[in-house]
Amino acid sequence: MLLKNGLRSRDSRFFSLFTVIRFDNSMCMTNQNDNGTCYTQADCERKGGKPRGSCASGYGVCCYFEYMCSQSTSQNGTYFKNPPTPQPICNLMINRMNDDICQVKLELDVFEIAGPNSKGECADEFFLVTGGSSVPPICGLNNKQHLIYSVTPDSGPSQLSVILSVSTTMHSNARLWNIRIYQYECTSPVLAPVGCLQYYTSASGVVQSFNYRDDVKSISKDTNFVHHLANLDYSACIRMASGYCGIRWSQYPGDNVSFTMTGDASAITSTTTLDPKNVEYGDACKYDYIRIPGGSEDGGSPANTKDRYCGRALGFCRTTPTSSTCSAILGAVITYSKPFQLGVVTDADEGGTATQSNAPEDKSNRGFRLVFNQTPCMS
Ligand SMILES: [Ca+2]
Ligand SMILES: [Ca+2]
Repeated sequence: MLLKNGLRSRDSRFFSLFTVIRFDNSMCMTNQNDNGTCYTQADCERKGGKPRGSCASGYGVCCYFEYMCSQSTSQNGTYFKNPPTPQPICNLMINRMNDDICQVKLELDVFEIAGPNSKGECADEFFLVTGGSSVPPICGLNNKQHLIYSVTPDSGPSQLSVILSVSTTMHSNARLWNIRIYQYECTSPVLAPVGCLQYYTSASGVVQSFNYRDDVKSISKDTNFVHHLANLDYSACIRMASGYCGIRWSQYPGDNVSFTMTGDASAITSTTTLDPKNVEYGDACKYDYIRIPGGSEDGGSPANTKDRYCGRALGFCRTTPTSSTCSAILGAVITYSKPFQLGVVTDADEGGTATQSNAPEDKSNRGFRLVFNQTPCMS
């Protein structure tokens, strides 16, 4: 064990009763498998944490920090948890743990509040992040999602707020959240690039829209549901893995509702056969769409490249040597354009009568649940 003051534990036989042991206040795992920070028992209790297990070879305790409403924290790895009884407003103030914090990541381990209204707006209940770079208000079911925002050394604290409406009925009355809060120093190697609301660091994974629900069929009152949120314009970024050059985006296997951004999707179920007529891309996507810059069938044919994708099935444009007209083909979209990112844009509503200010009507749009696979440089 390396102690911060340079002494090594093999010297411990020389320690007197009055020797001060110093160790880094680094992250640790509590005995209940939560994140904590390694402190002395006295420091942990003084800072308002709960000792849960040991760290630093037994010199410290793994200190667990959990806060509910109307509190503030400056501890890395703090949990923000719903109170046992829902309150109309629940805030947590986040103070930077030092002056060199540039980014905050919120891991939504659990997140379930009421969903959006018929326009896709988070109107009745929503989660707000203020005091950092822009984060859209979100609502609905967002378990396992995450959010990233930037802070500057001269900005004040940031704040998380959950606004609840006691009059809103949900299929369950639970308003649940458990959010892990991480603070990152400006020199951290794991910082997300600026402008990324989400950041994925694996070679393959799943990205889904906020309030993407697996349990649609179990909610009988939800026949004309709106699931994807309105007024979004953000990027989910993917770190390019070593040895990989491209990225392939495909619909989630076994879920054929997994790309329903625009149009009437009310007749589509998870097992409906996908129809290439429901594939839309390029200039046809004006209201709600994802952005895959440089996307095409193989990522290599500039004439067929489309940046925007919408409709009710994911696919690409294929032209033939004799015709430059696009045929819409169902399937994965590949790009070699860097950095890897999935843009998400939605307008202010889900339509109605098509007018200048209203998009054509969308129905039962779930949003997206897409799998990404980075492709090796040799392929
Ligand atoms: Ca839509
Ligand atoms: Ca819309």
